[in-house]
Amino acid sequence: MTTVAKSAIPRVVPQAATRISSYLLTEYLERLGVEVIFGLCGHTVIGFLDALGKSKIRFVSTRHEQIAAHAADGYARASGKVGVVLTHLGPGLTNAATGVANAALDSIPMVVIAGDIPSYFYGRHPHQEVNLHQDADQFQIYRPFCKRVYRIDHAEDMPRVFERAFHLAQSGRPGPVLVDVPMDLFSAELSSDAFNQTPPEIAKQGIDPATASRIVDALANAKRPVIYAGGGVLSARATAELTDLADALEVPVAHTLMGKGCVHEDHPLLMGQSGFWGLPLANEKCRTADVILAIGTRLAEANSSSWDPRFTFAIPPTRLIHIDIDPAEIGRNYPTELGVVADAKLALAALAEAAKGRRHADRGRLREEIAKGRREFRANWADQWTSDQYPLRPERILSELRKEAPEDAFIVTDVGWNKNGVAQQFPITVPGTFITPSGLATMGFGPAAVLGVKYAQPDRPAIALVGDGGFSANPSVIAAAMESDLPVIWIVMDNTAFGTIAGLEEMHYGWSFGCTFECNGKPYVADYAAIARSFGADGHFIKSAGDLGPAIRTAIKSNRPTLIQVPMENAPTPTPGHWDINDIYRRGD
Ligand SMILES: Cc1ncc(C[n+]2csc(CCOP(=O)(O)OP(=O)(O)O)c2C)c(N)n1
Repeated sequence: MTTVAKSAIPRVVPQAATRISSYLLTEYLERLGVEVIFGLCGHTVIGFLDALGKSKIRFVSTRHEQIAAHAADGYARASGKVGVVLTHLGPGLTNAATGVANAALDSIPMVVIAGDIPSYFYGRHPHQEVNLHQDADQFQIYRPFCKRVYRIDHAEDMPRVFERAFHLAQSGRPGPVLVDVPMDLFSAELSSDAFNQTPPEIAKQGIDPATASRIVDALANAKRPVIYAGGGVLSARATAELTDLADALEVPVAHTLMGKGCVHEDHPLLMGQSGFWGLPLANEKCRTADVILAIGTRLAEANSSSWDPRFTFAIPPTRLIHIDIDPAEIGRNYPTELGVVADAKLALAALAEAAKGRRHADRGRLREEIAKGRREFRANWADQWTSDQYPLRPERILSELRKEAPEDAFIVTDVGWNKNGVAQQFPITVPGTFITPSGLATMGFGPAAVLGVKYAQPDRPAIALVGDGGFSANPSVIAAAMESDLPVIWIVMDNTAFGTIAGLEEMHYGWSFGCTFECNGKPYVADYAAIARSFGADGHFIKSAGDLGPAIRTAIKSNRPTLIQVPMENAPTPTPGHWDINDIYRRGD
């Protein structure tokens, strides 16, 4: 009998079981807490869809990829989680680009998963490849607006790249990340434990005690301080801390468009929005402040009256302290005395704590001035708020909506009167309930983003307040709402025009060429309510001002996708601030 030494026996290495990558990926996404993906199919992504359909993650299928991206954006804003988008290659990826860029400019965490051509055909121009400058080049299209674009060239890189994508989308200043996946990699075999790394937990950056006390001193000793809050305060869920700080030092608060809702509407220190569509009071107090603490804001053009010192900010002589998560924002538009790179919540909590019980300069009749300034501005549209005029005044639409919508309902706007009017005139009392496209100001955002908002918060009404131009850009949002059972409400403010631009052209050039909806020289009024009904949703056409309140009430109660079409006068939103473009236009005749 021959004996064989143990060491000589060839070791049988157990083969790690392998599985199809798409299944491992959907299981990984489940582990990361992804509950929904918004997207549209194509031959490059059905391998992934097969796995997705068998997972716990829901798929909200849209008829246009821009809708999917805006819906994922709305979902991210209302849930605080990452919005996930799925697109086909080429035209699917380019269709989604507007929605992804919109999310990028509003700092919304998003991961876009795009299919691509088979990796072994790079450069040979397989069906729908974008390769005019480089093989398999479509992912580069997203470079200017994504935090990072990945094209996965080897299946083994999938786990690492997806971990990086979710990490980057959420950390620091949030934003979109693209993961471009050649379609063969969705069918690759990977070891069952390949997706073994989840994104690290990140401790957010706070503010040191010495800096906190320096800022509190500056605000406390200032004669006319202002706190200027941006969307970063809301995305950091830091509104309570902001109010604590304002209360402790009795500092009035102005805000940006995205900052609306940062302080309760009835708070005596709240002044309102600054800038072109702002409030005179907010502009005046910002312009004459001796110290401004700006937090979570880009100090961007519209809210800064094109940075013209005669209107909103005069920095210097005003001293600016600026807190932001992104160092690139600090010192960009104004000379800054002190910049602090920090998370808004941690920073405001530290400041509020340091300010507790701190003596501050006498603020005189500040509260009365604020109450008077707000009252006087409101008086400009008090009559319109109750006007029975038909077509309706836009202000009447706002007043009916505010009466009927519960305070915690989401109001999702598009661009146009809806955005500017709500930001200026509509009371928001629950933080985070005003959702609007700011950085890219994308027409088409509101009707689609509301879908994701409703998905994230199914028990609260989600109401899109949009123009007829913005709504008719993509009425297939109704199909998505029906198919995915998302009972949202669209209130279409119908002025038969791209009204805001029509008004601007009228003001400068005396006509609205190219901006109104016409057919054979007559106003072209589409029946959007009928379109909604044809998709199987409810649709109401408002025939008098008194009809609107009951229609909104019915829509909220019915819990069905509902479109309410409201004929409206094309009246401009008041513009107490300044926008430089108005100095550019010149007539040539
Ligand atoms: C995708 C896109 N295209 C064009 C614009 C320029 N724009 C800004 S407001 C506006 C008009 C919007 O019209 P509507 O939705 O009817 O609202 P209204 O201005 O009438 O209130 C347009 C075209 C834009 N912001 N986004």
